[in-house]
This record gives sequence, structure tokens and C-alpha cells, in this order.
Amino acid sequence: MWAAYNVNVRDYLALAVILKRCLSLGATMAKSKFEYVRDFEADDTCLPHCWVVVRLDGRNFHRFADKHNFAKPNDSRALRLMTKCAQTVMEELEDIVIAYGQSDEYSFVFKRRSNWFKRRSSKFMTHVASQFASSYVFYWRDYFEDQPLLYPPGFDGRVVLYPTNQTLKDYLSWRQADCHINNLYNTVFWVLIQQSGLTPVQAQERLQGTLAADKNEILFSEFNINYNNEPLMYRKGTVLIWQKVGEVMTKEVKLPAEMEGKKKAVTRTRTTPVPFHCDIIGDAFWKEHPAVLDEDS
Ligand code: DGT
Ligand code: MG
Ligand code: MG
Repeated sequence: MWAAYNVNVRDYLALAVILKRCLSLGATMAKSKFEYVRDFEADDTCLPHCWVVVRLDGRNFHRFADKHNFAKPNDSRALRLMTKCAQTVMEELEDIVIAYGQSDEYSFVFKRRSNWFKRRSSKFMTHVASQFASSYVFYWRDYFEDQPLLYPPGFDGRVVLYPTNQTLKDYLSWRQADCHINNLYNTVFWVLIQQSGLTPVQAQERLQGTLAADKNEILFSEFNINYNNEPLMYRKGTVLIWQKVGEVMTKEVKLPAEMEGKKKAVTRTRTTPVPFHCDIIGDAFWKEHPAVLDEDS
């Protein structure tokens, strides 16, 4: 009986060794057999030393704005929500030095020397887009209290590399010029409809071939609107840069026994993405905030 028992144990151990070898061989085979599919993944590393810009744009926001009763041509709730999402993206992700937004789009600029996710373009783009979209839904109610979100919005994304500070500044200038051109057009277009009772087709015909000066003149002479007095957020869009801000908070602090449980106001500074609605086409902004383009900042 002892002999039989010993044989059984030996057999069992041998079996276990064989089984283990088979399993590890199987695993090795599976790895070597299928591993090659990795080679199908494209290398999407962003060129070193370039500014990496991710631009998001709302998918079919013409419809989204209509369905959610956005004010025309500008809905300040919608624009502020976009900025809240952009601030969240800057806080949650790494290496974003500046962001610029207008209408249903936002551009995010990553540091030239960023090595976040080894500079993989798809990582930059998908993290920005998903963080932004989830924030849009998450914070919706804070901005649209009486307007339920009727369906989930989406955002497309693209990555563009800019090799010099000048090309980056020209990119941002291009987006701000686009904001100005569209906003001037939309302001006159909607005033013609809302105040003069023109149909959209009539308003479009009225504006066909007009220059900026003509549009300013229509606004001023027919509607007594000085375009320069329209809100800066609508005319300039929103720039987000990191700034130190003082924050007053109440905190439980260690105090003498008789004052136990009392709270004390303390001030601390933190760095946070702060919105500006200013010109970024001229030099003044860049002179005032040299750290933005400083490679070592
Ligand atoms: P896409 O980007 O090709 O999927 O299509 P859309 O419809 O998003 O077109 P896009 O991005 O060229 O234009 C933005 C649209 O979003 C435009 O039709 C107006 C709308 N939109 C953006 N902000 C506001 C706003 O504050 N108020 C209103 N009423 N509409 C806005
Ligand atoms: Mg869009
Ligand atoms: Mg757009």
C-alpha cells in the first residue's frame, strides 16, 4: 500500500510538471503566434520640440444648439460650460500650457517638451476628447438648470504640430480671427431677423458681399448697436492660462483647549487655469504673459 501510494505521488508530481510545461509552452506559443499583430499599430509619436495642439469641435452642434434652446447667436451658459470643461481638461491632464475656445470648439496646447504618454498623438487626442465630453455631461446642470440634456453630445478631435512660437501664435490668431468674423456676421444676421423681422434667407441676402465695416455700419445706424460694446467673451473667445490665485478657505486648526472646534480662515495660493477674454493676435498678451511660451516653464 505504501508502495502504491509512493507511485501515485510520483505520478501526480510528474503529471503536474508535464501540465505546467504544456501550459507555459501554450502561453509561449500564443504569445509568439499572435504577438505580430502589434506591428500593425502605427507609430504616431509627435515630432519632438513641436507644440502639440489638440482641437476639439462639437459634433453637429447646429442641431444640438437648436434642440437645447441655445440663445442666438451666443448662449453664455453654453460658452461658460465649454470653458468649465476646458479647465477640467487642463487640471486633469498634464502639460497643457494654454487653451483657446470659441463657439463649439476648444484648442489645447501641450508644452513643446512634453513627454506625456511618450508624445503619442492618439493618447493626447483621445484623453482630451473623452475628458472634455464627460465633463460636458457632468457639469451640464450647473449651467443649464432648467434645460434637461436631451442626448449625449460628442466632440471630434485633431492633432496639429507647430514647430515655432510664431506658427503657434499664428494658429491661435487664426482661431481668434475666425471667432471675430463669425461673431460679427452672426450678430448682424440675428439682429436683422429678431429686430427687423427678416427671414433667414433675406438676412443672408442682405449680408451677401458686405465687408466688416458695412456690418458695423448696419448695426450702428439701423439698430444703434456699437459692436465694440458687445461682450468680450463673444467677440474674443476665451483664453485659459495658468495663474496663481489666492483662495480663502475655512479650516479646523489646532487652537488652545478653550477654543477647540473653532474654524479659522486661512489663505493659500494655488495655480489654476484662469479665463481671459482678450486679444491674443497682437503682441501685448504675449509680452504680459511671457511664461506661456517659455520652454522651461
Ligand atoms: P460639425 O462640427 O461639422 O459636426 O457641425 P456643427 O453643426 O457643429 O458646425 P460648426 O462646428 O461649424 O459650427 C458650430 C455650430 O454650433 C453653429 O451652427 C452654431 C452652434 N453654436 C455654437 N455656439 C452657439 C451658441 O452659443 N448659440 C447658438 N445658438 N448656437 C451655437
Ligand atoms: Mg461643430
Ligand atoms: Mg465649430
